[in-house]
Amino acid sequence: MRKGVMRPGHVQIRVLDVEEAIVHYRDRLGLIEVQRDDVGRVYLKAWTEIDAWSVVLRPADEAGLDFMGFKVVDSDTLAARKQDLIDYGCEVETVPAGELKGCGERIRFELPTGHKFELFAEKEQTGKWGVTDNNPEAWPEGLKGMRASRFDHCLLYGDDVDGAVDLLQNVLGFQLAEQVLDRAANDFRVAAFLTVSMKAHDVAFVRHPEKGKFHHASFYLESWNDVLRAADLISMHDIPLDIGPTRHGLTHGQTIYFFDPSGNRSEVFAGGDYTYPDHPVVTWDADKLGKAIFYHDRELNENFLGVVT
Ligand code: M3P
Ligand code: FE
Repeated sequence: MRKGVMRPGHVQIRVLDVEEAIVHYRDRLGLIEVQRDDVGRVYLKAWTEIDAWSVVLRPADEAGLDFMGFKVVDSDTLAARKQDLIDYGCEVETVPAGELKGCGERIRFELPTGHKFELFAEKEQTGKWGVTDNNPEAWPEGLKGMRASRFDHCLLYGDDVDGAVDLLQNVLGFQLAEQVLDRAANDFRVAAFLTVSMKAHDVAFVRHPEKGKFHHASFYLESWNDVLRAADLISMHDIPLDIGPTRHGLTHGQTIYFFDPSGNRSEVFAGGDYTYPDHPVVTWDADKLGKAIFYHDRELNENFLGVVT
């Protein structure tokens, strides 16, 4: 059952060199640089997003994920989910309004996989970039690089995936859309893809011995042609390529993976499945993991599985 959690609202990513990172996220992915703050963070948005920003780059000595934030429908829902998290046994921290510029109060907690998650109800809305709400044109001119249209999801690596799934399903109303089970090991859950929407996934987890690891942040493109064009840009600019262009078995998205200058993985993808609340969980067997991850090669790739920040 949905519980008023609407969508991934933001991700804060640690980067080693902010200027190099901006080239990646603004000029290659095609996000729009919105503002900076007095601790040196850079805020960016994808052009179809109505909130003021969705990606925050924080200068740091180590790459990785600071937190992922989900927007809830209103402040009553924020208060209700805060109480639910406390009742579930989570330690909940309240981050005051304005700590991220233009964002209201945030409720922060840690998932059993070690990832910091936040909920918030309010963020400054600046509308879609370059188009109006009245008789809007199809797309704005002047977009750069891959022309990413929205921040879509993160894939996170951590140990207690079952714990994260339990919390997200039962406290926050996420729906388990897809999973990978090891049939030979008592249906041990290797991966879980969860959604709060009709999307195939809004966040996903893969089992990994270390807590709190970041596999990728993903951005939506309009078409397979745009994924191929992203591949061209990756070559043009000598961006380290991870995998692709190819198709996932899980979620069936058409995808390409590459790295930012700090080593954080980015994905751009198109297409993919949709999920209604009455859809059954789609299950992949772990012995089909190669095909589940890369539908064409049907082979696991060490880099893809092993490299995380
Ligand atoms: C995606 C996606 C695994 C799968 C990744 C899938 C197991 O990133 O967007 O569907 O790493
Ligand atoms: Fe992904």
